[in-house]
Amino acid sequence: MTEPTARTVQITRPAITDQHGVIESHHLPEAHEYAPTQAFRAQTNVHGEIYAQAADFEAFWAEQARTLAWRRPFTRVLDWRPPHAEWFSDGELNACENALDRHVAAGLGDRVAIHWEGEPGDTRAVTYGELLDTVKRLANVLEGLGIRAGDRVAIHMPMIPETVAAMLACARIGAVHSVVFGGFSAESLRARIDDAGARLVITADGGFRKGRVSPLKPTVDRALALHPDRPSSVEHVLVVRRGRNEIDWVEGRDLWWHEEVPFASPMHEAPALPAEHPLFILYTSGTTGRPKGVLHTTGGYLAQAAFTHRTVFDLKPDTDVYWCTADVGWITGHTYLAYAPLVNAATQVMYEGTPDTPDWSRWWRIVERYGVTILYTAPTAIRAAMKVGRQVPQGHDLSSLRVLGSVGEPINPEAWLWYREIIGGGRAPIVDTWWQTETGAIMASPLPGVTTLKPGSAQRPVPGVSLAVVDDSGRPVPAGEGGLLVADRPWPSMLRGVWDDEQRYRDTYWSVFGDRYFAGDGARLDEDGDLWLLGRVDDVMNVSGHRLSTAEIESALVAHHAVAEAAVVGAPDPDTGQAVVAFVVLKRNQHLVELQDAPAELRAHVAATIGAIARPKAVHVVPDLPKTRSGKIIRRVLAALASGAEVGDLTTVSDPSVIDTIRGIIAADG
Ligand code: 6R9
Repeated sequence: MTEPTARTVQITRPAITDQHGVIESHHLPEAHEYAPTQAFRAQTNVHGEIYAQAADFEAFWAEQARTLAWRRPFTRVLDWRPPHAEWFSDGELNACENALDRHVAAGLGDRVAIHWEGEPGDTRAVTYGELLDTVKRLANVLEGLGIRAGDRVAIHMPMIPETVAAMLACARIGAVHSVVFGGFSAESLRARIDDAGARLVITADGGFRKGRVSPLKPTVDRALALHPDRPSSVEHVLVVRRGRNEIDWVEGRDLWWHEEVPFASPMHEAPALPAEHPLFILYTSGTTGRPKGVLHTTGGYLAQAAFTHRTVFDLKPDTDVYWCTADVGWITGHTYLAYAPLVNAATQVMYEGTPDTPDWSRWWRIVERYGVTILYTAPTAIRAAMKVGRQVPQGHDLSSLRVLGSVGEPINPEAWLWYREIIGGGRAPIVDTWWQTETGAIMASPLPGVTTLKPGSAQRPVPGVSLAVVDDSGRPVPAGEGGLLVADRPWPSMLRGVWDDEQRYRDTYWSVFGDRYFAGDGARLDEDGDLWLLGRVDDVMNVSGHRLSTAEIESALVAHHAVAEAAVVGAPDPDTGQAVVAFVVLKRNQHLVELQDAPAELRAHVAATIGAIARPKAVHVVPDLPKTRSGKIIRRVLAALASGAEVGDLTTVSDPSVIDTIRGIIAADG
């Protein structure tokens, strides 16, 4: 990694105006610190002592892990041979049994596990008993298809209860699921299927998004038909009927869920699996073009997921109604929708569609209808709601909300204050949770009944976790100074590797600081020791809380026949945190794309190649890119130009005149 701290990172502080042009933040009180109220403190799950109790972190995590149901209790806690950790490794358990069977056995079969709402307005209340019944039948279907422990299953689904059932059925039989976000293209899906060698794909005909059916099975069909010279590893495709859109059918390969699952036996014994048995692979963008398959295993992952969910959200499973708005295609949807709430026997809300369908009051109607008490969402969603204006949420009774969570990117203080005042009624504590696909579960967050909140800070490592902010050579930096965030000892839900790529695991996370985990984020600690995240220090962008790789988008652009060279940077954006901005040099003498059409064509090309989330906000066609004398593109300069900032030191740029040219083009493009 070169120049880890050279990239300027800043917390975006957008001035957001509502529909009437009123600057939302001007109606808000000044940011100050917020101590927990007496009332909250009186009922909270954990107190300040928990930090001291976690001083012996191995004993602490062992105690947390014992809240799970073990078939064979562990005697070993941590086996740390950097960079490989094993937790509770001689224990045996079953993730699905922990999420479902044990609650039903304890008499909670009639408790609602999922209050589901489809985008068109259809609803279902799925109890723990019903979910277990479906999962057992599905487990039998999977086994009938020859899926065994250790086999990989790709899941490409909308936000419906069957998706959670599919993940849990895989976990039950020890198959490793790889959920691929429904918005990804056929090519992205195929790359993930190939990398994992998936034998089965579970999908739906389509799901509802923005008032229309968004097709999924057609993407699976296209993915499997790509590269006819190189057939995929997939033997079967299991299809849930949801969108009722027209789809093609491959006899012998494709199966309808509704023709298989209800007719399978409802009897299924969950096998005991080793604590380190692989649970899932989740692909995430890295600094190179190829996404990496982050691998998580069972015991440690569940222990930290369940613990953080109970303490960070102060969960009361008997009375709370919890809602995590993340899609199951991302890590937040894995840990805090599919696993932790179920392991903790919580009742949760799951919503299929977008927040603006049929209008922007959708989320607030859901909060009101189900009496949501804990809401976990992303700053980008809060900023979108803020832009629409406070009158929309204020038209609803949100008084049930008692804890608000934020995840995915730094939350700017204006959005924090708006979230607290307008959504939380000035009462509900906000927990700003920092973590990653790789960390598996929350690593830093306030505890709502303990911590005095500072808007914009993720504050403290959760009990049992240790983080530090260091300079390039690994020395702790003084309070107030920016540095690199590291985890200086292992934690239970840490990634166990990059699927099929040990070298990449070592290079990405451990080559910088040896036995300390390098997170790829910049951060600083303030005088009180509270943590402030400053954004990525590598070539990973964060758009609406989703990680995108500059290299992956660049390779999609240069794969277009008209493009000679491309450079992609993240520019600050008031709505999405960062926005993708691309600079392209077109091939000479190419007539296939008219110059004025090139930006639209290339934006659509990226969306088709990777997925709509990667579509650049702007594509600037430029005659040349700023480069070093040795020919390396200097993205730092482009990032500064895209954000209207000072370009800084230009001594390494071989032809500084291109800077003014590009600046002129950006201005002309508007
Ligand atoms: C859970 C998740 C991880 C990256 C991470 C960081 C950013 C996440 C944050 C945050 C500031 C927070 N990030 N939470 N930055 N404050 N509370 O988002 O995982 O998709 O892997 O993204 O997101 O940059 O490195 P993932």
